[in-house]
Amino acid sequence: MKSWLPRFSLPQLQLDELMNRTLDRQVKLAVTGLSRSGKTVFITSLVHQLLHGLESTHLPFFQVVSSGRLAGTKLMQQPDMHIPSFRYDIAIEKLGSDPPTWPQPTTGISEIRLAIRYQTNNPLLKHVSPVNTLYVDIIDYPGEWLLDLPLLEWTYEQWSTHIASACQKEPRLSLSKEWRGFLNTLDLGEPFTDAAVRQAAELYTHFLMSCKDRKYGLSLLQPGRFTMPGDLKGAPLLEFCPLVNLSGGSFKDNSLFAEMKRRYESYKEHVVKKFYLEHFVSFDRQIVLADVLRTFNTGSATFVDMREAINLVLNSFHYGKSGLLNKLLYGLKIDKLLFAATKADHVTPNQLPNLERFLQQMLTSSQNNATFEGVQTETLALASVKCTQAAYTTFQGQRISCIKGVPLDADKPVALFPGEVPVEIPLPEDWVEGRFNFMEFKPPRLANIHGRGLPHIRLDRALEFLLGDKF
Ligand SMILES: Nc1nc2c(ncn2[C@@H]2O[C@H](COP(=O)(O)OP(=O)(O)OP(=O)(O)O)[C@@H](O)[C@H]2O)c(=O)[nH]1
Ligand SMILES: [Mg+2]
Repeated sequence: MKSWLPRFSLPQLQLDELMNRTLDRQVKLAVTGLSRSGKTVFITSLVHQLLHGLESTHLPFFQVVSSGRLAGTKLMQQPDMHIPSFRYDIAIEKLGSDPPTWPQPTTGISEIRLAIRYQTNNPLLKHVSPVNTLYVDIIDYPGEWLLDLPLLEWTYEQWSTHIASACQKEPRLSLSKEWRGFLNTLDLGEPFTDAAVRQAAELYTHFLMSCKDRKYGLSLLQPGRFTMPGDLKGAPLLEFCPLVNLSGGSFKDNSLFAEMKRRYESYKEHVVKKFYLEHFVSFDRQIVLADVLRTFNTGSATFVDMREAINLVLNSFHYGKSGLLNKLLYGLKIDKLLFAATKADHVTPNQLPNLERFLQQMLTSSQNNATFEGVQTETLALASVKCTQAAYTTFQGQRISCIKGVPLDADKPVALFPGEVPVEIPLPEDWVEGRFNFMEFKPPRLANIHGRGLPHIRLDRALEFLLGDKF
């Protein structure tokens, strides 16, 4: 009998991968979001729910669990050896320590694989193979990397003009002063020196980092790798910057201008395109996390900047005919996209619908453009690890809904009313100081971290949307 397998021999691991993909037994779930949006905690909780949350009451909206069909979950060796491992072990140890602490910030891409055994619902498969395995590869990567997509379309001159105009407004105007001052001392037409290029790049990176600082909380910072370098930290590929003092004219090949332009093109080719071709193209499902509440505390400028950044991030999922990625990549596969507002335990439970409406409002510019052709999308407010309890207090004789939790910088729980989430985006003059007080909390102390899944808000709904149809 003739074998249907190709004659050349693939290593067994690759062959298994191929079989799993063909039989729809494998899914690559990508998790992204801007810095501190909650990616690491989300993945840790998701893995923990699947390893320990088998009670139907804990994940009521995740049908494979609530219907009692989940047979068990195991951590497996990840398939892509060139990608760093997602350190679930370290993160869960921190959350389970006494006192519990949050996992450390991460700066690059990482991956973890789960094997989920389940009883099939499919009437045809039930008799042939009643118990099946779904391999889920979860990939964590910085949303900042997706901010680089527009660079692929922009020339160096266009990018420089763009940054120059952003630096005309506060707080960028003041924060970029030192870097712009240094550029003014350089002659763009003169032969370049490595030292000058390096110093300009360092000052520019410093400017981006101060924009990102908690005080200003700006998000739209390009190139994305300058604030989130991953494995490129200190690499010469990141030694360039835009020139805000361009005045036209032609430049010789050995000029500072020509060198900056070459390095910019090299970044696009070897960093931006490479990420899309090497990783992005293989994702099946995507969740984009956003810490919307953080912007309320900082003010209108931070909010506007984050909204622009998130909408820019979402351009990477624009697959329509005019989509830029269509020209670069073929056969993109993402068919489900979830936008989630994280840390929903920072608001009182009755505010969850407002938080979801607010997130939808933030995304309207992307959604109106029929952007996500052929991609099923959903919005959700969730907390990967619920750190607060709903409580009530009386104020001037009225019963007020509030939350109770241990603030990050305290040891005892406090009850507080963090403010109402507006359903409409406030006008700039309505962002008055003190209107919102969404504070950070310590993770909850649990009697037995391995007993049951971590407490959460709506993580089961996220799981059902992202994976439910695979079981
Ligand atoms: N209350 C609460 N806080 C959360 C939750 N998830 C994340 N946080 C807070 O947000 C911080 C950042 O979460 P991470 O998961 O590390 O965020 P990240 O997106 O991986 O951050 P980077 O690795 O720095 O990009 C944590 O240290 C917590 O303070 C949550 O579900 N509830
Ligand atoms: Mg992280």
